[in-house]
Amino acid sequence: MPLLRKIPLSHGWHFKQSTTLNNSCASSSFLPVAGFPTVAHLDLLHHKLIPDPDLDSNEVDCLWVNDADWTYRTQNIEPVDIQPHERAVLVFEGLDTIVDVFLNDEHILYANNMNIEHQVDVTKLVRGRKEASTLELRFRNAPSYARKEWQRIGYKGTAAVDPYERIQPAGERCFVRKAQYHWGWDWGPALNTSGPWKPIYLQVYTSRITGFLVRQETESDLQTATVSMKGMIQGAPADGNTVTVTLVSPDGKPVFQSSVAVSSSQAFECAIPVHRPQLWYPFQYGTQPLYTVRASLPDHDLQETKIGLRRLRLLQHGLQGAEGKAFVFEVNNIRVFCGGSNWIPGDMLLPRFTRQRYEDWLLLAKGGNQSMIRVWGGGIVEDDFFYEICDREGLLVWQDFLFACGNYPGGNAPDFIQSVKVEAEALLRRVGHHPSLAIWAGNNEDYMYAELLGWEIDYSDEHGPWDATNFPAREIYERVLPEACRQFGGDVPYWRGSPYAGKSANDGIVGDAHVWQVWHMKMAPYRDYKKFTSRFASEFGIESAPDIRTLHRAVQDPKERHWQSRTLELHDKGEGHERRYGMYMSENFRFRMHPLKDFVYCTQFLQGEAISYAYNIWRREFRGPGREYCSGALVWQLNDIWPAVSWALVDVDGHRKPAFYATKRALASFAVGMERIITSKPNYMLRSMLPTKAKAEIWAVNGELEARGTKLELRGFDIGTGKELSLSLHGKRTSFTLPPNQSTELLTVDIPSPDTTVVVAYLRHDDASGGLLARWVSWPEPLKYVRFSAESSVDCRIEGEETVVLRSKTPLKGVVVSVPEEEGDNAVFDDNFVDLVPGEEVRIGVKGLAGRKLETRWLCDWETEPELQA
Ligand code: BMA
Repeated sequence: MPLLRKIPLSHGWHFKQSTTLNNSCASSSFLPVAGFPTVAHLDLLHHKLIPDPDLDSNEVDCLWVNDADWTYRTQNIEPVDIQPHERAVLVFEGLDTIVDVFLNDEHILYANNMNIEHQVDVTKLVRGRKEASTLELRFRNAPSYARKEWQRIGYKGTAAVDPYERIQPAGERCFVRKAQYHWGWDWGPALNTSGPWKPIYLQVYTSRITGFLVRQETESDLQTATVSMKGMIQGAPADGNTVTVTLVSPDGKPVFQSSVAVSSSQAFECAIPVHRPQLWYPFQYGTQPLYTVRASLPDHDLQETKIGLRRLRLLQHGLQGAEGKAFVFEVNNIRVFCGGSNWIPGDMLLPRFTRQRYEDWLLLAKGGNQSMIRVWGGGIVEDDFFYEICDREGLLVWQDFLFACGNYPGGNAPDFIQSVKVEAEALLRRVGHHPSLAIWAGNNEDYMYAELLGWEIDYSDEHGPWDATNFPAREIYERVLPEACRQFGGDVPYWRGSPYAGKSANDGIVGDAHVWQVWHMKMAPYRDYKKFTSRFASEFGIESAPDIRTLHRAVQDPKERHWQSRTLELHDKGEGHERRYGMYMSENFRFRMHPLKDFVYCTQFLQGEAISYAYNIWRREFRGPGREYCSGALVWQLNDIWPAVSWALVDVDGHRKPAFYATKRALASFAVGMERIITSKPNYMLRSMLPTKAKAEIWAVNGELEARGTKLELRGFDIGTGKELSLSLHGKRTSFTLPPNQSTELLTVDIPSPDTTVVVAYLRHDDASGGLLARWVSWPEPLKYVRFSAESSVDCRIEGEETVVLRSKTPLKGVVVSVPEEEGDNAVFDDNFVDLVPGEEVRIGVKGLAGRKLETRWLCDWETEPELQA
């Protein structure tokens, strides 16, 4: 009997606009698609029927596409020989979104959920057919469908003002199961795509395995794991009514093989014990061996899943001397400080997001010492590649279910709930086995919005039903999703939302927290990040410009290439960004926003400083067992989706911003941190004068699993002259054994003339090599009062092809080195945005320099321009 056949249907596709918008520009005849899978925007771009939405204000000129309807058709499906015992199934891996599907003019499918696969048995329509078949997909635009659904179901939330003054949570988008960012977000344009966004194929089989589900459980002693699997047989009964099950070790050796009986209901299951398993670890702690699990129906079908064995727990124990509970992920009995960032979808036009681009982004995050990436609920559950790469690289993934910042229907819309159930099962089945997957969260910020906008939420009512309240989606987060996770989620924990705190949405002492008191909400100073220390900060961030090259690409008209231009502001969608820049900068440092390169430097400086401060003080709070006051910090956001001014650490063209390097240093295996503390307050009658901070606390982090002998070296310099000052340590100990996997308080140092002194701390190996483990430079605060030397300059030397050496005679803050724009694209630096002190060489690895020269910027370098000194 023949094997299962998979016939890709990726040829002969054409598209056409089936509405009259924009003068019916794409409706007169079918045009060939740009590629397959696809969405209308990609095909229109290909035929030059829309301008590139990434550039200038073209987004506005493309808006009509969102409201148009689109037909996709292929007439080239060759006849398929289907034997009497065979079935033919059309598989649509993803349709975006509201669509009627016709095969040879017969209606075979109506679909309205972008997030799931659809299968249709078409045996009768294709068997025996001698001519080519035609498959036609008629898409209707999602916005108008969503508005009708809104009318039909009825919006329940209160129409209050969004306290973030940003996206309206009452939007139509909540009524359709389609990526929510397609309605535009505060970091991306509104491109509401339509089309067959994932592959379509025909599957012909006699017998096939469906619902193949593999899960694992590893015992606490890490000596035994159990791999469990189950599935169903469809079609003719299997030979001997058995399925062959195999487990192959990471090094390719079969460690288990057996024939498993298929039940009368055509189901099979099997549990395989694995002794002394090769365990999967996050990359900081070990390797990532992957086992292969196979189920086969010889001559018919073979299903294969790669799985990593690891013990995963989310610990929430009480804490010594603090309220609330820990929120710490433990992998193989190692408590992991999850430093990382949030992932937004990689592209507005998803079919063009390639595996290579996933690789580039995720390797970049790993290269930044990030241990966890959170896939945000307003996007998609990413392509399988994403999770495969995370498995291979040892990155942990926080995955939201696909609800964000909204009031979604609940028990009041049974058909919507049904679609959510199907979706949850499908997503859990598709990616739930990945060892990188550390948690499923019910939604992004919906509980937070409920509180902020005053929707009815009584946390003590755990039973519902909640459909009579104006927050009916609790049905989804508290019933549908946890139940789906219980059935299909294996050992991956479920958490109701991000953020969620049990008895509130975002209290900081239980669960995870989105720390938007800084930047959004009350726009608190970034030094208040310390006040908002939470058990696990799953979001916090500050906006900044991308690289100047990216900005120039976004804004093509030279006249518009300045801060506050209309075009540039269209590429900065963060509400109130201009007020926030002014406020945060003027509080902290002297700034200059013109010319555009100064806007780039100053906004990036702000972001780098703020993020660096938050990361360092929060990692300090990971103080060891029972004292994990903060166990995670995920910055909003890792990536960008278009050339934008946004919260991203890295711009859409892959240019790392200063904040990327600040997080990289803060998350290194070893870190040293300093914080200046108040030693005296000004006379009580005196206003507008800050307290004196003449001492600094110093701490260090050892992120490894062994204790480490270290030595602390401190030096002080006058900022204006660069003269070294002697620091008195009063005979304090400077050798420290740092316990593993936690922070340790080292000492407090007096700072002479604190308003004009920098102190640099070097953490070194306590051995003959004295090798540098970490470094930190402590500045007077706020930086706006600091006087740098009027002659400040950076000596930047290139050694060989791959090393940059930076030196300065006086202390300098925030030194950024880059290839000048006129020399082409930037090189890739191992480190950047560093502070310099006299007598020290900072050496930075670099790739892609190719003999080009470099330029440097630093804080207030513009003050060394002669006309400004006058
Ligand atoms: C967070 C996210 C997004 C948003 C970001 C920046 O809360 O969940 O909704 O893009 O803030 O405002």
